[in-house]
Amino acid sequence: MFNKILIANRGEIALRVICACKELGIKAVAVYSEADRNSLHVRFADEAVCIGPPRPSDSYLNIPAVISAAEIANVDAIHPGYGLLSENANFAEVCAACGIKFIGPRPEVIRMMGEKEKARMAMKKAGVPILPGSDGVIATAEEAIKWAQEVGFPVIVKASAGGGGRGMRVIRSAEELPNMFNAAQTEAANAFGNGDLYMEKFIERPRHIEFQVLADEFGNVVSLGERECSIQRRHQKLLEESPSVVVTPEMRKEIGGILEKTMREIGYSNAGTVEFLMDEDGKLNFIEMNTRIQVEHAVTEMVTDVDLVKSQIMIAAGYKLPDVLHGPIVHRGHAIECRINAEHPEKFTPSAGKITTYHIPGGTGVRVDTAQYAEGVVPPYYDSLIAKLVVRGKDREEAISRMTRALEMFIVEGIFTSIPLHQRIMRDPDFRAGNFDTKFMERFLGESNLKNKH
Ligand code: MV4
Repeated sequence: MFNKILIANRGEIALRVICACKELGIKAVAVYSEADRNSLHVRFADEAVCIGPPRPSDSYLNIPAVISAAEIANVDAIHPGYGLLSENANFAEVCAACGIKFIGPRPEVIRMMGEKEKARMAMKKAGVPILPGSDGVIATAEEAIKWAQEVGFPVIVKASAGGGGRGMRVIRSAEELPNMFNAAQTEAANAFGNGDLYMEKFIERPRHIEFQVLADEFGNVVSLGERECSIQRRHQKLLEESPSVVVTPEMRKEIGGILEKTMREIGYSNAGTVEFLMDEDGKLNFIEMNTRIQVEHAVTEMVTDVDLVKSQIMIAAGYKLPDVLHGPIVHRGHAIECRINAEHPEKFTPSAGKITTYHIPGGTGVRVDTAQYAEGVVPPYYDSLIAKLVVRGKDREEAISRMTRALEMFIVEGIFTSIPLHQRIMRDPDFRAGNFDTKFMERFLGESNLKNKH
């Protein structure tokens, strides 16, 4: 097992990885920017190294600074958390070149999944269901029209180097296609340094459902079921749950089996998330794969009792899956996560500043992942997630009641948070009925704006 790990991240996820290190008897090294000197990830680590000024590009994204800290501290491995350097194949290569184990899949696999069109073709070849669309990159508007007529309008053009909602265009007719296509190409080339585009049939009201997988470095793979992530606004997830009310045990088994085979074939290792869109017919279609631990991993941990971060570390240290897991994966109960963001609940503007009061809820079935504390400061330089409130209940109804009372017992003063927004979502009849898709928040906020005006 590793002796010492550096955590190339901040906030709640840095603390989450420190927890896993402590439980595994591994020393944890924190890195921090000048804005994070008084952060809990610094306090709870065994060692901490300042890596630069507040701006992420000067500190957490500065590969030479992170690697220097790792060399000074003499660590065996680096855990990148999510965001920042977590899906940077070059960083994973630099780690390897320096004799430091990157806790994640191989650089080649990270790179392939980062090229969304390549990932799509690899999944198609392996038998993972995908949406009707182009085979490979589309070079010209003329070629795009040919594909669109084959697929049928509306279509969506996506940047291969994009992902997570960046560099997409919905096209509804052949007339508007050339302009839209060329604009998307130019935009992608400017934004990502790569203008490659591909096309899919556009699903008007998809549900966003993702599958968690774990793979060791010996070809053993396991699927840990799905997370429902449709409650989002502007591609920022607000709430996730597991299981999804629309995924049947048969679908879970079928997709899980396909993914286990596919991940083995592509030589995937460590934790990964495979994103699907569910279409109007209830069919799951692959869209993208994320090669990192995700924010919402805790909902899967709550229903499976598998510690995903410990699993990541053990896999990177060379353990085999049967030794990482405690037996077959069993799903028990229902988990929901609310992302508590430091932002105005209606305007969604970031709310940095000093927290004056901070009371974290507890009790049966409640988990809070946070690096915030009373009198602590939310700096303006980073993303606005200050806590994840995760609950588990015996069923969805109990999880919703538990979340409702936990939100009421979560007190944050001094800054604005998304707590009131989540309280309103918990009361919404469509949410309670499990009747929603990725357009839910548009309807929800639109309706409540209307109500507020009258
Ligand atoms: C789509 C789609 C409809 N049809 N692809 C947005 C994020 C990126 N990961 C993929 N996205 C979408 N791709 C087809 N063929 C609709 C979206 C989409 C979306 C997807 C998941 C969660 C929220 C979303 C919000 C708007 C659009």
